[in-house]
Amino acid sequence: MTHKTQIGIIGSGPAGLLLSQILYVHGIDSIILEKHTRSYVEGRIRAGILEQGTVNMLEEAQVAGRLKKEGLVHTGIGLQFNNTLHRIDLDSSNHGHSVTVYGQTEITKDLMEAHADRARDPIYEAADVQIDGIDSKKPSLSYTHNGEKHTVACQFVVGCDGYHGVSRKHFPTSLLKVYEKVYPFGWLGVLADVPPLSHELIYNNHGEGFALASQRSETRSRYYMQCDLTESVDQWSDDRFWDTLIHRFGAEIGNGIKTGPSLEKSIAPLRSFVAEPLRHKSLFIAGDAAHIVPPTGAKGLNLAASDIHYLSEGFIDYYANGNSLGLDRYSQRALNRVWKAIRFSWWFTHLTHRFPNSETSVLDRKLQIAELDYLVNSEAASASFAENYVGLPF
Ligand code: RFL
Ligand code: PHB
Repeated sequence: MTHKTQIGIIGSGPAGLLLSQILYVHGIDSIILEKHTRSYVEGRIRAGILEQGTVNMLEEAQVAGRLKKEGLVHTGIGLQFNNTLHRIDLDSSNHGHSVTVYGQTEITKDLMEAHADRARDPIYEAADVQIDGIDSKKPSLSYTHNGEKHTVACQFVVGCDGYHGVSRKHFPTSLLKVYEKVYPFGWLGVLADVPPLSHELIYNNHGEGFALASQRSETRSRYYMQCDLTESVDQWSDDRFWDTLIHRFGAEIGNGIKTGPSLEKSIAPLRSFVAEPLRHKSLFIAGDAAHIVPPTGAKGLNLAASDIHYLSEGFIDYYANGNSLGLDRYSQRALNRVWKAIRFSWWFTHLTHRFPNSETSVLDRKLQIAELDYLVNSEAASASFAENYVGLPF
């Protein structure tokens, strides 16, 4: 069976869903192919912190109703080191700067509902997605669904298919440059229905490893701890997790942690990764398909949103005015912002984690503490941190 659309999108993560919804608001048709089921995609516990620019995008996409009611606005974060808790004001200049706590699961749900309301559900369980004809102005996607072969004829293809997707592989190796750094540790995350440790997030540099107290609501907490990459989730019973977490936050602060059964527990590896350029002929890539940051700076989902901002602007101008300049400039504009977030996430990861087996680890630790001390005591350094954490403009 052959379907027709303007933009064929691979992947129904935040990047694909947001792109499709914004295009719809501007009268442009698209079809999303997703290899997993709806409930699998909805259930992935990932990001939780939204920059204002991301919130604005969700408003533009007309899906911010619940976010405006349920999202928790934060104007500061806690930074703990040497057992002392400090606060960085995200809005010291009183410009209304903040971030919003609202889970990726909720954004996905809101976007999926908007798609269902306009009878344009992504095609879930689309197997063996292939891209053809990107050298031409008539590319197409093919896939198998319920054993039947389908084709989507379109004008452009956008790969929003994450780090392990197929779209990046369609760039010629002579064109695509890949930059990658893998960190020697992972993040062990736990979600639990217990009230958060504090009303703001706390990033904690502890000599035995990083820890982060985050949240999803006033009754649901999200905690992360740096862990060894050789460890598996089965080695982390709930009791071991809570004991280690409380130990890392120290007696005074850690004793405020409310414990309870974990709803989800997972280990994620940490990497910095950029593929460039983000366009080859009729094919574009966006979000995790093009770049990955370690989660320390809370930037991954927000970068997916800023990519979609630049790309949707390009499509809107192209279809409204026949002007392809925005599409031509997409890669360079998006990458310019991506590299700054890559830098910030890399820097904040280095400042807060224990790097195992480092020959100069004692010196490294002294340098971390000196820099953290500078960061929380210098107005200039705190303002620079805040500027990056709330998100550079786009
Ligand atoms: P996704 O979400 O990976 O979605 C890609 C989709 O493509 C589908 N797919 C395919 N479909 C069809 N055919 C194929 N061949 C396909 N291959 C793949 C997949 O099934 C999937 O549905 O990418 P997208 O849309 O670019 O979104 C990126 C974000 O999900 C990611 O950057 C964030 O979750 C990163 N992240 C965080 N970002 C933040 O901005 N703030 C945070 O606080 C934050 N915390 C986190 C995070 C990521 C984490 N992990 C687990 C990596 C915390 C963690 C622990
Ligand atoms: C989260 O709540 O999932 C979260 C918060 C802050 C981060 C990363 C993840 O830096």
